[in-house]
Amino acid sequence: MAETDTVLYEARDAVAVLTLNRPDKLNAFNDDLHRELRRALDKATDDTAIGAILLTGAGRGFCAGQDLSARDPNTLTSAVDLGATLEKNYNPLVQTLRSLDKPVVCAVNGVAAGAGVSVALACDIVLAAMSARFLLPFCKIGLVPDAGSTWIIPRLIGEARAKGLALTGEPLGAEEAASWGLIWRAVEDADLMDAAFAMAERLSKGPTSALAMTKQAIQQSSDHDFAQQLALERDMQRKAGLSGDYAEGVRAFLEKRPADFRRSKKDA
Ligand code: T3D
Repeated sequence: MAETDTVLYEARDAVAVLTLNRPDKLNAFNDDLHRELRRALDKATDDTAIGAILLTGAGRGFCAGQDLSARDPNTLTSAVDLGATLEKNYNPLVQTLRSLDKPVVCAVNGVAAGAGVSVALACDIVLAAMSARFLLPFCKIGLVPDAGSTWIIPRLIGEARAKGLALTGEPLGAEEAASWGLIWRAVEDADLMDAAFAMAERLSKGPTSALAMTKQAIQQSSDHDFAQQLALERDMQRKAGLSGDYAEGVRAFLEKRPADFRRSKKDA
């Protein structure tokens, strides 16, 4: 395992496991964590041996959002421009996660708060430990939910529930988050990492380009009307239909064996 200070990076087979590593602060973001997470995501993106990414947190929390000790009015000499820090750090991070052409699985191992929720929900498949909870405590510190949460949360769970979470800051448990459609699945705490790794490993062996297009198609659907989405699917399917992965998938079906997309990648 290659260890940096605030993010751990481990390549396990074709899965890059990225662990936010400021457990004493519930993995709250400071500038180092932002920088090292960017670096780790770039590394996983550039490594052709990596087919999927798994993001989790060290210790008892997943991520408590912005490190508020770096925002202490008693020590700051002037106000921090929070719009600028969103532009510099958080917005590019959630954009990167959603645009990555490798699937990203998130294992929410404990509390996710503030921008920590946005980061989790920017991943493609979110599993959470039963003991994890999701909260938007911005209302408790006089801020508005950010890093895409006012866009993605109402789309996932509807306006009434999104407003309930954002206007009260109340925690939402993992099982309820799953039943509301905020996340994919809640699993027993002890099983979380195995389940999340199994999911990432499965995706890492999938038809990478088709999975990347699938992710983009679903993400773009809410900005499209039906005709636009049909056109997008047509264009993507045209591209997928020319791929070695498709040839391998059909061949495997007809030969009654599991598809081996690594083989089609080697042949490409
Ligand atoms: O600023 C910008 O650039 C704009 C962007 C903003 C994005 C944001 O995310 S703003 C929202 C920031 N986050 C929060 O408001 C959450 C603050 N934390 C909490 O409300 C609670 O800690 C939790 C509900 C997340 C967890 O509660 P609990 O009781 O399980 O743990 P705890 O005891 O509160 O926290 C454990 C330790 O982590 C504690 O340190 P200590 O006392 O043991 O030395 C606590 O201070 C520290 N910690 C938790 N969250 C943060 C934090 N330290 C700094 N910043 C945090 N966000």
